[in-house]
Amino acid sequence: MKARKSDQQLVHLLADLEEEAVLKIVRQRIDVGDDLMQILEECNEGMQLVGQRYEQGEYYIAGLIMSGEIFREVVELVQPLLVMKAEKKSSGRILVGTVSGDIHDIGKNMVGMLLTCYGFTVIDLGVDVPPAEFADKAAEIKPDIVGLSGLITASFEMMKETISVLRVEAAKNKLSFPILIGGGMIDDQVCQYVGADYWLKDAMAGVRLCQSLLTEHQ
Ligand code: B12
Repeated sequence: MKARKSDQQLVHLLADLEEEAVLKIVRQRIDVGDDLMQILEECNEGMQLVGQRYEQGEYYIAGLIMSGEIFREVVELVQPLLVMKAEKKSSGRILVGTVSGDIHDIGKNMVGMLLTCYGFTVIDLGVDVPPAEFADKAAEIKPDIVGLSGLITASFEMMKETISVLRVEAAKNKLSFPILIGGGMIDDQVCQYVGADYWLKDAMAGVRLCQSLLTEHQ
């Protein structure tokens, strides 16, 4: 969902890394009872602009990390109110993590925060997660969906191995969960190579997919 035209202010303030101004506007909009999901959608759009500016050489890594920090602060303001409004019943359990050998976590954290805001229970294994750790956790918590993140080329091999170990564990324990992969360099070819069920390049698209997958299975 794209932000409404009149709401571009928040999108651009986040893209400009105006931390104080972003938080001030978010607080004001919360106070007047504005739609919390709309606020998150606009911030997500701002994050996409940050990514584009990085690719165009306008921002450096510090800008990306700063934007992740601002996004986290926005989520901190919005999330408790969403949790209060949400039904007691969780929308589903999602196991996430960045695969072994990879320490990138800004995108994974964004996905995790958004999923939590949308009522999912997120179990985040962190970064550099070995295949066996994913498999053990899946056997323990029986997730509805597993999401793997990976940003470096070497992650593809690890995703393949992780997915194969996860599938074996699922069969052993009679579990069934779709496996999603995400990250800047992921595409259809990578998805097929590693044997994932779905691939995504955007956190909000990930939330929508999780929502539709769980509706299908209910
Ligand atoms: C920030 C960054 C770092 C930071 C990471 C900080 C952190 N805490 O994450 C630091 C400086 C530590 C770092 C280290 C390295 N990095 Co780096 N890094 C980046 C950079 C600039 C941005 C990544 C990022 O955070 N983007 C912003 C987030 C929001 O985007 P995202 O991760 O893609 O996530 C979005 C989607 O992909 C999706 N998503 C992501 N995960 C998931 C999971 C699921 C389930 C779903 C649904 C969706 C989803 O949702 C997110 C939001 O929409 C990229 C370049 C780039 N343009 O991506 C290089 C990049 C990924 N890094 C790269 C490299 C090489 C490295 C290093 C090896 C450098 C080195 N020589 O030491 C090390 C790797 C160490 C390791 N073993 O992992 C290369 C990888 C190239 C390759 N082909 O392998 C890149 C592409 C840079 C480049 N062009 O060379 N890096």
